[in-house]
Amino acid sequence: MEGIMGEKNFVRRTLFAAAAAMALTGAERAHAACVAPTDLDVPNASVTSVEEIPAGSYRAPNGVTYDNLPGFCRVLGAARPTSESNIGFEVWIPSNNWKKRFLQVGTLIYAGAIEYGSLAFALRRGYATATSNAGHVADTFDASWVIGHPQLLVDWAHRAVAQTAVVARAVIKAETHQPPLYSYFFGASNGGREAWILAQRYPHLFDGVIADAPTAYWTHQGFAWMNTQQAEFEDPRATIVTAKLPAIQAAAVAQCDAVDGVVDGVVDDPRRCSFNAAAMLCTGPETNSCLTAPQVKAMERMMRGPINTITGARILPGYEPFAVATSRSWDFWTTGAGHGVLASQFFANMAFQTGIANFDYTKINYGADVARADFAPVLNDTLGHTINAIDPDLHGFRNKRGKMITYIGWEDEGVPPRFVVDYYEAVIAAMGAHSGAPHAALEETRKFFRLFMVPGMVHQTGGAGGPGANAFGTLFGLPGLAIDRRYDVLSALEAWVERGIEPERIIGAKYVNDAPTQGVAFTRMLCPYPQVARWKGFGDNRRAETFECVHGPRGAYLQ
Ligand SMILES: [Ca+2]
Repeated sequence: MEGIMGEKNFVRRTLFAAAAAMALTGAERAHAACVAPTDLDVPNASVTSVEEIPAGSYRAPNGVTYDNLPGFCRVLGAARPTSESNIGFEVWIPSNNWKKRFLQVGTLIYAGAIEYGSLAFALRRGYATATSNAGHVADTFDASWVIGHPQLLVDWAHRAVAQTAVVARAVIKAETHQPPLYSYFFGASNGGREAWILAQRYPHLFDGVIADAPTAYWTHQGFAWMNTQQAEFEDPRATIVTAKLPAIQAAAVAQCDAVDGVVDGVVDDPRRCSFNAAAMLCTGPETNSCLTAPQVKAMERMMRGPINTITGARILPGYEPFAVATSRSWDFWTTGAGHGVLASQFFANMAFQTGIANFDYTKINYGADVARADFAPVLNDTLGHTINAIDPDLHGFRNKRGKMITYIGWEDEGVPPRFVVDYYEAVIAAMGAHSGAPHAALEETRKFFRLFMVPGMVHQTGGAGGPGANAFGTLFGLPGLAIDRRYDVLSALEAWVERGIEPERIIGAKYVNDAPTQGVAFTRMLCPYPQVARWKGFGDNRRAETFECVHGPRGAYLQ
């Protein structure tokens, strides 16, 4: 791997890309030959099939039909960095009008399948694109393939995403006779973890990276999910049913909506107002509009997050209550079985390797089991070091002039949003320690890494959701108002990488019923942390222009 991605190769590639760019005139177009490449020049990787797909609708192997696709060359192959490995990858190259840029897209949860929707997202926008199954074939909710196969775990953790980048660029070069001018990565959830791990472990692979709601602290994420599962289901009296979520959201929003200066159903900054769940305590018979005392405790536990019973530290922050009634959010993950499945798969297959049949979730404790999970052996390494993407030292990426955007909804129900703030603060601290100038650390960090905390937005992999301005070109959500750096996060990254235009703000849209065809309900300015959007105090607060980005508080919790 080192030889493939070493500095020398990077320089050579960059020079070659520059020469290729100069050789092309404006009228010239890159055509994909779409024949099997004779020599990929990537060790232990091979192409297994090549086919030309005409423009229009494409029915993918997952059974879903993707519309409005340009014609493309579909290249399938496998990479086998170890004898156990079998990383299935796909590369899609536009047949015409390739914009000469590569956008790799991430996987979801425990992977095992190709995310065809993400490939379609990239292809429609003119990129050559690629992704992989992360090294195994399985349902994305299933991690049983880990047991007895530590090399497959390493592939899922970080090796597959790096291998795919190397082999995809080789395929693109073989098909188009030129390497991409720029390489980008866009991933959500586990794909967001992949984005961060690329910046941390493989800083030479990509020019720009977007992480959407990264599940980056996976060993602790397991406890965050388990905390929800136990709060909800261990004691039947504590279970909060889906039918109560609208009342919980209404009560939480009523308590906190106005704190940001605009009564709009969106709590801009949950750090500034804590929901007092006890205010919903039933005074008479239980209804869907009130909570029993055990349910109040469950709600408080989910908002607090799991606490290490030995150290007293938060294992991971908790979840926010201001958009819990959003469809496909808490109803699926929290009051449904979602978190329980994710957590059980993690503990049974990755941390303890008992297998799911021998796993009892009520036996998980938040003391000794934390270290047991973090330090479970994986080959000559630990589980935590293998699968987590929390190294705050991004100097390699910064020095290589990489740019990274990360965003997460403040109401994300999968990844505790305050964790992402914690990581960004850790990067700032590492920049300060490295440069010996802590006072300038934030500015140094902002030069290559920006974080957008999006008010009122939930996890996007189930589609757009939440009362906030959630449409700005997210991978699984809705398009912004235009494919333009002002409204579209990927365009913002491109402008930063290619033209040096820093993403000072992105204007998000909230469509009526999250349906672009029904019109725009409002627009809102999204600001890079620690800035927050503040209404100027006059004008129509449904328009982003009446807001400005102002300095906001630092840290995941305000004390
Ligand atoms: Ca508000």
